[in-house]
Amino acid sequence: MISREKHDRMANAIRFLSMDAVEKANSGHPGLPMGAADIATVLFTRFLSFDPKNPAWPNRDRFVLSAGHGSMLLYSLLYLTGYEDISIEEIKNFRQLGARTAGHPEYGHAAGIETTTGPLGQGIANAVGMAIAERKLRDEFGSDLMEHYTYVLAGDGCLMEGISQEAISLAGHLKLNKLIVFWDDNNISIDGPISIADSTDQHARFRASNWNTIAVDGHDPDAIAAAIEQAQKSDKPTMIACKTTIGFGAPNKAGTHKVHGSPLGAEEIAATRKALGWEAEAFVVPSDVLDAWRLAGLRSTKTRKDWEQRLDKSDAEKKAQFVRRFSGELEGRLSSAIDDYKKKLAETKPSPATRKASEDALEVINGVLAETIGGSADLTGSNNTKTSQTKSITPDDFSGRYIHWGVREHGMAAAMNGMALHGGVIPYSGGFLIFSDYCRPSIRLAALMGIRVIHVLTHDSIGLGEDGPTHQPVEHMAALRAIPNLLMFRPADATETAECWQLALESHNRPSGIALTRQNLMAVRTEYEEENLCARGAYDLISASDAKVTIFATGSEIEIAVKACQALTAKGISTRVVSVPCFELFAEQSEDYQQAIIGNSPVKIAVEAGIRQGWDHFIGSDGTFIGMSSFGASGPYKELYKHFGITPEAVVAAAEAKLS
Ligand SMILES: Cc1ncc(C[n+]2csc(CCOP(=O)(O)OP(=O)(O)O)c2C)c(N)n1
Repeated sequence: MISREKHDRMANAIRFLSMDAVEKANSGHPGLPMGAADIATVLFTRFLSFDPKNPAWPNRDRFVLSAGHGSMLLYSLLYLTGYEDISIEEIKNFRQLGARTAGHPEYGHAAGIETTTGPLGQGIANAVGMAIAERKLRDEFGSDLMEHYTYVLAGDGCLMEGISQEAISLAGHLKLNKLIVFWDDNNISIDGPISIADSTDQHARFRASNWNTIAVDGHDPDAIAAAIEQAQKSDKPTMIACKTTIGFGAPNKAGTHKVHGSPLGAEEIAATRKALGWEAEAFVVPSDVLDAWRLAGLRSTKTRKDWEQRLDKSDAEKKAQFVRRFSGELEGRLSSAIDDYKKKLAETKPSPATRKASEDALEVINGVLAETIGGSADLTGSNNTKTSQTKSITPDDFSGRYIHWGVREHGMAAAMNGMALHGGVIPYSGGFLIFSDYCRPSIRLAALMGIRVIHVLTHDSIGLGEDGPTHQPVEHMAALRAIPNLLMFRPADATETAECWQLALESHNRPSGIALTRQNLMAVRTEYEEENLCARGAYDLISASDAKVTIFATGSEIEIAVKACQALTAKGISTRVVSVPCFELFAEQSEDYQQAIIGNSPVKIAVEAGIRQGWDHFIGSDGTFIGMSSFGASGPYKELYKHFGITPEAVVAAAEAKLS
């Protein structure tokens, strides 16, 4: 048992490390770490099951600092509890280039950082995904191997962001009772008191979403502990509203927005040292306090060792599956299953919409991989993401592998990030490409973190027809291609769809989006090729020696390119077609390969039912682009293609005009 005096000194260690690091960096946010230090101290010294020496232990509790600007809280905790990655030097280097202690916590910079936070609201939604993964794996592997809590510290900002409502309502619906959120209820954000912008009754809000809520004094360790104990017994997720003072301990600035995001200044720091009775110099933690923290870091060693023994004693097959799934490796037989499927496609040459081709590919994939968890944001029948293996998950039954995310694209994408970060599962979504805008911040974070989530994005152009311009993506492929480290695929037929799925799954360290059509497309890969041709990002679909015209296209416009190529060839004009299922993979090929694919035809034409941006890399600024330069329109899709001039005839005419 930690005495109140010891608790206070341990919490003050967080406060001083935080204010001193912010002061040295001359930038950062001292207010939150100072205000939330008591909550964190109670959690990390009495409840959190974690092992700084084995930070990736799969059954550890997860702690998400959703209010990422308070990063010094997390870095202090990681240093104090003994994570090797965060030394005192790292604390001194807070916010410096190359330091693990970046301005906001970045996943991968240091062990113990469970997710990248900073964009407010993302962390709480990631945590919902972590809790989903935990619940799912508990069902699958049993509580011997998987049973842990997911804790979140969220601020007013997180709760004001719309994404938090998606996350909260989903968690309440799914009864994720091992999810415990601390709300740092300090009534302050950047502009001043919360009352200038918000009057939400947060308790009523959470309760309306099927949560349990508790209110405590966030500076009373025993009250915080009692609340956590109560939350752990809940059959619903719990929000613990912790009344805190931002910048606690700073005599003149505490409780004001002045302490939110600026260094306190030497004078105020000196006054705080006096007020809190802290004599140690900057970056020095008195040995009795550091010892107590290091002891807290050892608290769960036995729990972790016991867990390892249970894993060792598990049935060999179960253990192998568990270990493989947490390693992220795929089943070895996946590639042969996809290969067999490609052989079948070459024989049958089907011409489905690629959304249907994706379902068929998933039927193969989900039959081999038990870790894929599908879903859709209320568009299951349109996204074709449900297969025979993926029964729906319900609040009381997690034996399924399919999540009805509801109309919550943003929450879905952020929760999927949390699932991937948790490990043991591979999440894939379903949504309309147009609404990638609704989940773009989470897709961007997946790319920044380098995690494997896969977004199935259907209805990928004016080809969706009658729903009209509100639903027809125009700039979306270009906008998504602009995100670094995201693979955007736009396959042209069933074979390319299978290949793109394989590539997405094999991309362990980055997210993918697969843009798919609503309309049927003819088979263009009619011969079996063992090699995954999409892996190079762009390849010769129809080659021609000494081509006068090269047509580059993706997805549904490949069919147009092929027909134009046939017409031009019939006229004696040597023409090639290059399929470009993935810009990003193409950009990673050797210079020689890229040069060879781009080639030197006098006429280069790109066809894509989207905007031109990005295509000049292939066709040059003097190339011809046939696509969209305005919003779409409502109407039958074949008429739309004619209306917007995206036809084989238009391609032929453009080529002839250039050649004449
Ligand atoms: C999506 C998003 N919008 C804006 C910001 C900029 N920002 C950082 S902290 C903050 C205020 C947050 O207030 P609160 O959660 O109460 O934190 P506290 O003031 O208690 O530290 C804002 C607007 C952000 N990080 N993320």
